[in-house]
Amino acid sequence: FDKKREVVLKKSIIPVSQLESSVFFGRETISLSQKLKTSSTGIIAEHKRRSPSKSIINQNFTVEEVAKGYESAGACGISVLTDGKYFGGSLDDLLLARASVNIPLLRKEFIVDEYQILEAKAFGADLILLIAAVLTREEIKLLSEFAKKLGLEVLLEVHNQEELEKSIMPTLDMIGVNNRNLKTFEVSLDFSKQLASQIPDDFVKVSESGISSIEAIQELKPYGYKGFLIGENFMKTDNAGQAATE
Ligand code: IGP
Repeated sequence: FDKKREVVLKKSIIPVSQLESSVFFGRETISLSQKLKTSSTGIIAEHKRRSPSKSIINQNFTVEEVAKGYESAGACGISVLTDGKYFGGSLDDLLLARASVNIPLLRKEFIVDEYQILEAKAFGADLILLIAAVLTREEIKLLSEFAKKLGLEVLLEVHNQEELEKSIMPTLDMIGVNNRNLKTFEVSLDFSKQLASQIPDDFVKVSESGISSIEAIQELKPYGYKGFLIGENFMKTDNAGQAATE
């Protein structure tokens, strides 16, 4: 953990005091979990230019165009990848998305340090992702408590029962089951189906990755899923926003 944090801190160029004085830092966040509870679609649409499993997905549109398209198509929230190395994203993408839409924004990132949560808030996010596969229970506790203090919601991502069991705590708002195994890239909706009954009802359930049809969503809803995180299927089309309406 300390190694991972060292790397993050080396890259951190903006002083904390400057992050805290950003125009968005004092902004009142919007709750994605509340929106998902009452939404009939539950779509969280993702801005993703490329990925390790698919390389280039779409580089033809600006993040503003994609974000506005998603919002007008009725998405509940937008996930913005800020990781540059594997996904070609940046914090500027988050900022530009924030300046373009009024729906909740997720900072999609491998978060290992509080500093990244301060960045998320300063660049306009409403919620953060924490990935159980790369964090211990203590780290999840520390980071989720920190996020909640800043008024950010927390989406915890799991892929199996062990990750789920070690992570359950009251500072999480949503639990997402990633249908993609991050090591093998195998994708199956069965991961969401198998874990659904073990996620306590106090958390909004989200199914992530590999969702490419309305049928897939209809298949997942009876398992209690309220949120559906969709990236590639929208981004690979010629009009990401339009795709989200269909
Ligand atoms: C979206 P897809 O298959 O619709 O493009 O998946 C999202 O779930 C995926 O990008 C993702 C991800 C992550 C990316 C899920 N968990 C963690 C980076 C890091």
